[in-house]
Amino acid sequence: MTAQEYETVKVEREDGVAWMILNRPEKRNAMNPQMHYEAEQVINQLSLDPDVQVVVLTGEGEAFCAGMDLKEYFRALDNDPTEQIRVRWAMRNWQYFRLRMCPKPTIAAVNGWCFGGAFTPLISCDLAIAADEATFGLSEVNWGILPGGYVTRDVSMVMRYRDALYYIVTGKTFDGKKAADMGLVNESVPRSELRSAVMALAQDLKKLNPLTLRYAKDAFKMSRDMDFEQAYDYLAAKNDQLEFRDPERGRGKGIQQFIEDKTFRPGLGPYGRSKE
Ligand code: ACO
Ligand code: V55
Repeated sequence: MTAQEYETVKVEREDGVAWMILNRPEKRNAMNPQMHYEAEQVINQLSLDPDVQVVVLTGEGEAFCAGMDLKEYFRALDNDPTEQIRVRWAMRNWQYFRLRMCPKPTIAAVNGWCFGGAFTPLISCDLAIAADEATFGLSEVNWGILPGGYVTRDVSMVMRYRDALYYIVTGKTFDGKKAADMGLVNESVPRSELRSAVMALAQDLKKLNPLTLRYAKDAFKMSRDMDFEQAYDYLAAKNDQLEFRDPERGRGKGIQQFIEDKTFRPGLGPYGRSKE
């Protein structure tokens, strides 16, 4: 089965970059059970595909993602606790374990509406670029719930205390520029430039040693929750593991190209990766 056969998630590939596109535009890409099940398959495939160097998450049409599907994810499962468990397993698997710890660098391209439950896949991505015109909101309080799933926890990690609480308790919306000002996304650009801005960032990531990138992002995500001494020791061990495992021998090459060859400056960009 290829990713192309799914209904609610589609994949477009360009230049080693896989665009994982939430695809229920008529429902503003709200996440129903089918989407959770399909997204789990798709992110697994992209994560393991050697031709994929960068994964981009975006939405088809006017929305990035209108959050959880109120009809199919919430109301329809109110009296079906078993199915509720199954869907939540799928949701946690793809958004948290798979996307967050994806072995490839990931970029969220927030093209439009982004509400509630959509903050989890957004924050799970390593990097994010929004359209200036995108609209974000923690709309949970507007319909009588608190931001559940991983949303409240995620938001407390990437937003400042007052910003997070302001949007949690008011349910008010903000645009892509504001999201960039607050650091929820790395930058915002006019919607017409979103695709090219994301591709340019992906091209930069593709120039780097992929194993180094994987270790660097994993180490960041894992060490945040450790105390200082544990993190120090863990990061030292991870650097040794990386040097031991790296098929490119990047560390040695980089030093050689700087010290002996004088062909590159580590401060200014990646070492020459061409295979000799
Ligand atoms: N769950 C279920 N259906 C949804 C959702 C959703 N989260 N979002 C949109 N839809 C459906 C609508 O019911 C409608 O379906 P229909 O055409 O069969 O009637 C269709 O998508 C289009 O929605 P409209 O409201 O007509 O689209 P519009 O462009 O005017 O507004 C907007 C878009 C602002 C995103 C609006 O749909 C909306 O407020 N959606 C809900 C956003 C939200 O609060 N999500 C929940 C967050 S909390 C959580 O995820 C846990
Ligand atoms: C959310 C809420 C959930 C959930 C996933 O607010 C996301 C977002 C209340 O349950 O399971």
